Amino acid sequence: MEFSRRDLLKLGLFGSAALMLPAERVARTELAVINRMPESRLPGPFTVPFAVPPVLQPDHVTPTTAYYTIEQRQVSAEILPGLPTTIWGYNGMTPGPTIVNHQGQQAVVRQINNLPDVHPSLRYKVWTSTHLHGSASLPQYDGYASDITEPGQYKDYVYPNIQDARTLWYHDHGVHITATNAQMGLAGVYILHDPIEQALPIPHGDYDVPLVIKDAMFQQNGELIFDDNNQSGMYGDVILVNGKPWPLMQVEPRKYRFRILNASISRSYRLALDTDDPLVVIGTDGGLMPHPQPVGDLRLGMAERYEVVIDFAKYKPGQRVVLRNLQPPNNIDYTNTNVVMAFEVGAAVSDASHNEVPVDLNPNMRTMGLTEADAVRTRHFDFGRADGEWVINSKTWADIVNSDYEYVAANPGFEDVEIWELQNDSGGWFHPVHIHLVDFKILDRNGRPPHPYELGPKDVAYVGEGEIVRVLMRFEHQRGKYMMHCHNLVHEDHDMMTQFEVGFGGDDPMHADRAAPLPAGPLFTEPERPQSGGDAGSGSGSGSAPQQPATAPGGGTTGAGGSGSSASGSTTSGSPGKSTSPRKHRRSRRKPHKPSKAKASSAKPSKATPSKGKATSHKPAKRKPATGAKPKKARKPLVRRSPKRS
Ligand SMILES: [Cu+2]
Repeated sequence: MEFSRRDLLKLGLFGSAALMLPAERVARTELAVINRMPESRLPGPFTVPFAVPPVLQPDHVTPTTAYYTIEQRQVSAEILPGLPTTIWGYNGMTPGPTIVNHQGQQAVVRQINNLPDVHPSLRYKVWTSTHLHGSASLPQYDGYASDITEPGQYKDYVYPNIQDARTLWYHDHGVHITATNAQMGLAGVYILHDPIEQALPIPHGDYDVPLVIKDAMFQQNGELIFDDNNQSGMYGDVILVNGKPWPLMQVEPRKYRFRILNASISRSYRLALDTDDPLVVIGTDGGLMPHPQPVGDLRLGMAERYEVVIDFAKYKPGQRVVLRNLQPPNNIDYTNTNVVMAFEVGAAVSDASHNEVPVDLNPNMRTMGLTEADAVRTRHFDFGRADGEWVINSKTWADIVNSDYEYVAANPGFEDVEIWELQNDSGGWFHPVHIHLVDFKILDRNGRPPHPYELGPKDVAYVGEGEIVRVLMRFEHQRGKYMMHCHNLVHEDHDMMTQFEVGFGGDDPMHADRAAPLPAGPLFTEPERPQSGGDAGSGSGSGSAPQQPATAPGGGTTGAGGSGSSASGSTTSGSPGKSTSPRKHRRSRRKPHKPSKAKASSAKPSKATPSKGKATSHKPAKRKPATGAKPKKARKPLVRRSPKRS
């Protein structure tokens, strides 16, 4: 059954995700599940080689800004050996390429939506919104769910990179279709370095490796299955690490630092080594912990990041070490979801440097130094279920949309410190709760201290079955409206998401910088060369002390040096023509790295040269893309299914 745009308008569904009637979607899902690939035909664990996503090279680098372009597109990928799978990838890859930046140098990432107009099997109308998870971005660059980019449009996101070194990730946040958009592949790692982290003797370079963990389920023809189990969660029978099923990684007998990200839609993990040796946790969502925490196992909710050091020096050459999943409750488990990947230990170490874990890691106690006495108020949030929807304090995102984005669940003052109590009444569900913009300190869980691995700055709290988790945070860096939601993306879509506003007068995420139609204008502008070269060049080139971008590879990939050399070329050659300034990234009141020096050398400030393609983006869009008009339909009661096993 197909619908035209006109049909949708007649049905009042235009702008909503419901391009298919619910019954048709259920029927298609059931058919896909019937055609599920039998587990006997899946690759065996540890038979596929490990791989690391490539590092994205910037299009252009100035002392203040690195510019990148990413195209969201649909491609056929080989995830299961020998079978094609239709995916949506950033630059056609899942995970997307890793973006590496340095504190103090902002990034501008152009996201081009070249996806099809409708999802290939679910037939919903496609839009995206890109969130950089872990970044204190301005509201209009935070991937506000309803600030959407449709196929044929693009948007330039500005990331301030003012925070401590950390593991961030960029992923889709398109309103009401985040789960399926992300399951199609729209997620990637973003690494921020800073001088303190770089100076530590912890593993760097080839020994600093991202592990993006995600589950998936496939049909016999290789295509993905999207079964949300009556809006409870999407669970796969295949565990992917960096897009590879249960991979086997060759390691040297020394320490490695793994940046572990749970990019799953609904599955949580409890990670442990089959040797019973400890995982030494050195970092959490918001960066390095004050001190390392060796733990026997580590629970990892969706969107949580932990940096973990594993020392392979104690193992014999040829020994295989398995990263297990002890399978937390309230996931749907399958035959091989109890393992994640394996490491095969080699005989020789090619680089023995940076092979330590010091007792002191992060001297910045801005988040972890907060105490309850700093808080000016406490707020309470209930994460529950009402009238067939997942709700926060009885509200849904549709309520936000219906208020024309005015309703806010909380309005902390700028730089206020508050305690938020996050409560999950249910014994049958867990909700990893993500609060945008801030880093927080977990105070306690049902009155007990947080787990040792949670003793670092966080932006996701695993609110487990029947738990109250208290978190403490300062609402700093930006003013404006930001989301809080469950990171079970199926819960988020249906409709466990709300917003809060920091201070007053912040930028409006819905109107400050909307997506614009393709073709895109220039990503950056090259100022005109002065008539006589020389003096202007010294103004821009010298003394800028650029922090080299992307020269430190984010984990064992090659080719990360190119941008560094081009950056140094542009800043040390003394050529005034190479100095650039960012186009139109206006209203960034807390952008500390405006390229004023670079501008000083240029003949014309870049403001005077707006890009043509983007000229319309300054106007508020008339359409109302976020689906407040979601059809109210009777929903089935939420029934837990027993695990399906083949
Ligand atoms: Cu949830």
